[in-house]
Amino acid sequence: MTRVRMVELRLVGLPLVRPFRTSFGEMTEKACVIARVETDDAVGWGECVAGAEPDFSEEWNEGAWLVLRDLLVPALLEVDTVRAEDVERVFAFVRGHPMAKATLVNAVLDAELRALGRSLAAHLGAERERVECGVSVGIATSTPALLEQVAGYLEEGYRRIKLKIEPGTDVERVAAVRGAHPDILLSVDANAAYTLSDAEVFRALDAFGLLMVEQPLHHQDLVQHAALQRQIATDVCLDESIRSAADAEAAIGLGACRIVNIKQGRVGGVPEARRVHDVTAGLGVPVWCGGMLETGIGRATNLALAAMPNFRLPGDTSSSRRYFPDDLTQPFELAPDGTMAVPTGPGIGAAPRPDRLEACTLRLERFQKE
Ligand code: NPG
Repeated sequence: MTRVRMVELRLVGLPLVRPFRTSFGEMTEKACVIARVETDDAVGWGECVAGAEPDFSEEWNEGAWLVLRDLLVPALLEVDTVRAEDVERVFAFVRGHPMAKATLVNAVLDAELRALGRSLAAHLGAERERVECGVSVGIATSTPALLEQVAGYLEEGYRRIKLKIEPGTDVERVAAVRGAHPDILLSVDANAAYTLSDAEVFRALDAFGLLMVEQPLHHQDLVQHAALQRQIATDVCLDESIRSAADAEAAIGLGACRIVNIKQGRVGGVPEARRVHDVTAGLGVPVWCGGMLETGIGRATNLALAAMPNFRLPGDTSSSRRYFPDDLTQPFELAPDGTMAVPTGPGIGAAPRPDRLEACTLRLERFQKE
């Protein structure tokens, strides 16, 4: 039990190494909300995975800021004492907004674990000291540009390449990459850009031995995903559609996917991510750790999760420098063998460098316990 004395919210902005394009738009800068929670015993950090626009989901930075400022932070400061495992209940009066909630759920858990001197990985029963890393390649301006990027990432050691696709920029690009690299682990991610009437595209992709096709259809189309899965050989993986362990159970039960992408922020934080892990493990369905272009705070959190036993495929846990010339924390580095070390320090085992955090801060607000 501890008391949350103070919460600090920051909107931060970091330049990206190169623009990142998906089927829903292009990012040239990373902007997100970072929370610092001070309890009687320790300080904890949380990163909100929402972006500048409500495109990946309904949540976005300005909306998350308001939900945090007006609802979640006051609720957290109002309870007398709290344990990390209680925070989801404290926030249950707010429907939805998993990314905003995850920011504080994770920050309080981080503070609690730091006070105990225990790493998040140990808390989660992680079994690995290093995790296998893949990389997500945005929609390139041309096929040669894509081939060059893919070759560069393979050279760095990434063990799985995921290509972003959208209607019109799909089969031919995948064919080119597969032609150049017959044996690599290769997958595609559509970010919900297709409909069931595009099933032919996915039947064509069956020829390329893909590890999975990720989120081909609209996030609410579980039944349609099941219909698509019946028509193709490649495993469907769901990302945007899975907001909870209950969603994962429903999707698997319906036959809508055979693989699940876990992003702790999308499901409301580390505790629910653990439940998704457990329910999928029980059903024999493998998971892997997705990424939301997190700074080192979110990246550290993801690495601990990715070390759990049912994370059986390489994650989007790329190195800091794949996205940022200068991360908020010490940079996370990919080893030449395509793995990354799971942090071992207390809590998430990483914290922002104070000068870098100040330099990246666009807005700051502090909230004290009365
Ligand atoms: O490596 O952190 C990463 C990003 C991996 O492709 C990635 N994320 O849909 O999974 C996704 C995608 C994304 C991009 C999500 C932009 C949200 C915004």
